[in-house]
Amino acid sequence: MIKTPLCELLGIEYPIFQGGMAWISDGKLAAAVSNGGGLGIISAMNANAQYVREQIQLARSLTDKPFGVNIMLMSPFADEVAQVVAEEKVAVVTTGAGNPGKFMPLWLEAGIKVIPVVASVGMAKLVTKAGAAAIIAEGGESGGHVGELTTMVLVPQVCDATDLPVLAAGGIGDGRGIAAAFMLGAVGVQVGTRFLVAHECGVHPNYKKKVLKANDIATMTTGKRLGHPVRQIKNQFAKEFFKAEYSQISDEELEKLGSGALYRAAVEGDEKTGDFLAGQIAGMVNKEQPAAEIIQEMFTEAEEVLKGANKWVK
Ligand code: TUI
Repeated sequence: MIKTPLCELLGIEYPIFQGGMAWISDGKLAAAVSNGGGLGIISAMNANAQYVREQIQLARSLTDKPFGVNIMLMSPFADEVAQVVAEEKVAVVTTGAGNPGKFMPLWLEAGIKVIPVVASVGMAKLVTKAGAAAIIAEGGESGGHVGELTTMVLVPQVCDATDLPVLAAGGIGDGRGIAAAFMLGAVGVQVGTRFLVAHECGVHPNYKKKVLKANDIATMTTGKRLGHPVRQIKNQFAKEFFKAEYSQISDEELEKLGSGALYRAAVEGDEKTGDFLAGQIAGMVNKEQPAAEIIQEMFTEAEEVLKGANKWVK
């Protein structure tokens, strides 16, 4: 059995979070992951307060285990959603794509455990001072909005910079990834891409098909010019966006080109004009399974790998 301080901190069985994925991680998926012993997370993405409240209530109707809400700090609705999670007193808030500092007093006052996603040591130090309960260090192997550093170099440097529990994210899709994350100093992992194909994940079937078909070099990043690089599966949309980025068009036109593309992928399954965010481990996601089975399989494998590691020590 694998137990870490993260399990005690949050009252969860396995030290694994399901990453918040825009238009994908809803109350149903979050509840399935929490019922499977991990921490399910609802993505607040660019949605308004009402949507987030409904998803929190849906999750509560499906599980009595703790779950979290991920707040994307670049969202135009971040302020109102920040209020809703405080009112609803969700167990955990994770944040992404920015500095959560201005919301921290509100959430801490509500008794919420705040666990920011960081992509740098500087942000890890800031959120440690601001009262975070733990930190998710996310490397650029992950899907969606990514930082510059890989998981391999980010995680140990974040671990050295904080006394808080650290979760590793980005590039973790099986038990070997969990074991490696622990060796880097993490006491938990966050996984997104593998949960895309969970039975309880309601993303469009075309999205699942694309992840299941992906190989090691199936993803690419775009959006550097706009200051927010995004990793996604290569398709017509990604290639056209990439080309446009290096053309003369204005930043406003480029932003417009990207708008609605996540929705077209996740909800409509539009294989040409949709933006299919996924991490580099898509290449090793080969089967659909219930969320609970994904968690159990990953930790059974991690245990075997960790027990076997001693063979290298003479
Ligand atoms: O946030 C994510 N992943 C996301 S957000 C998203 S929605 C979106 N759509 C279009 C463009 C941009 C986003 C899809 N995927 N992951 C967590 C994450 N946070 N990765 C990197 C960061 C991060 C980056 C900078 C965290 C803090 C940060 O601080 C910068 C600063 O100094 O303010």
